[in-house]
Amino acid sequence: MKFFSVKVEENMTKPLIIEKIGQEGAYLAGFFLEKIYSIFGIMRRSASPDTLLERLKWLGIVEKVCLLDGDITDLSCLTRCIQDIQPDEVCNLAAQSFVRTSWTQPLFTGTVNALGAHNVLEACRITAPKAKIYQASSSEMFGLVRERQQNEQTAFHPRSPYGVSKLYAHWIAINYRKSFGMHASGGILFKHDSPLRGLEFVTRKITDGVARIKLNQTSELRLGNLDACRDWGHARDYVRAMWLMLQQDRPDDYVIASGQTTSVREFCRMAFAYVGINYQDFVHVDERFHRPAELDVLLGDATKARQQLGWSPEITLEEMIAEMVEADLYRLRNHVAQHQAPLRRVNGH
Ligand code: GDR
Repeated sequence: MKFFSVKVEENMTKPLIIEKIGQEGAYLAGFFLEKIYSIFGIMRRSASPDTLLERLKWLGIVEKVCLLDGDITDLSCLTRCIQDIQPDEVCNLAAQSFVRTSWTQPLFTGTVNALGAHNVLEACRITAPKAKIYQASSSEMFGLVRERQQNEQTAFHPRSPYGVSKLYAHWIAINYRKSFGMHASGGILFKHDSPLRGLEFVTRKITDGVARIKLNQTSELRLGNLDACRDWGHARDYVRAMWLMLQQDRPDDYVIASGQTTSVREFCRMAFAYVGINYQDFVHVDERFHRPAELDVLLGDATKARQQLGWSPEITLEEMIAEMVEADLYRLRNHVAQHQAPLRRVNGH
């Protein structure tokens, strides 16, 4: 087990983030640090740890997070980590999170997303039953939507192995809450992006493509279904909702969404327009990026989060697109790794 130096002071809250250090884990760690937390993270061993740590470096907090080697699929390892740390709060953000890959690696997706989440709950039940747990649930669970706008009461109908695996995790967290009285909350997060998003996801693929085209590094951007509509928010806003759920006296489930839906096509138009280019001259539809089953429209209703958590998003889609395009332009212009680009924020956020 590998520890990075971190001073744990008396009376500090000890959160544990379980993730491969993706977008949300990095922002969440930064958010916790602003609140005088000492943070532990469990991270899978990797051949390229630098890539995984890039996001923490970009936020300037890599030295402040205590990282342990671990794997969510190994219950004995998780139990030992949680026993050693005795965290007050546990955020399970670990996942095979790329929906399209869930058709080609369905059992791996289920093992990590469903059984991995179950392992976290079980390890906490055994060694830290009082810990407050955040389970990262997903709007993908709504799938073939049963209502125009989805809230906590909307029936689930997942359309991908990813959605099905997330639904198992969501329900098992509710089950542990009811069966063992554990403080396990589910954040049903709609899409949330940022400059820290992986390049395989559509938003970052688009902003990276915009920057490359603007800098004459490529002449086209190939995408899949341009008509899919998603409810988009900024990851920085959404990790604040995660934290708020952990501060509640009672555990519960919350939809976190902007309440607006926008097509991939319109996202393209806005991102290209930001640098003064018409997307229609460069974007081509490529069947290779279509999915075996698609979700046409997702639109969340975060009324409960607004009323009970006092949460509402602060960053608009326009602001997020500007921040993402600027970050990709800087990275490509200066030939630097992402974490070497200055952290720019829009509109004071
Ligand atoms: P999603 O993210 O499946 O919503 O899951 P993704 O960005 O992959 O797709 C969003 C929509 O864009 C369409 N699309 C493309 N997608 C990708 N990746 N590449 C393309 O070229 C492309 N062209 C069109 C897709 O078909 C889809 O409709 C994300 C993940 O972060 C999940 O982990 C999370 O749970 C949900 O959001 C909420």
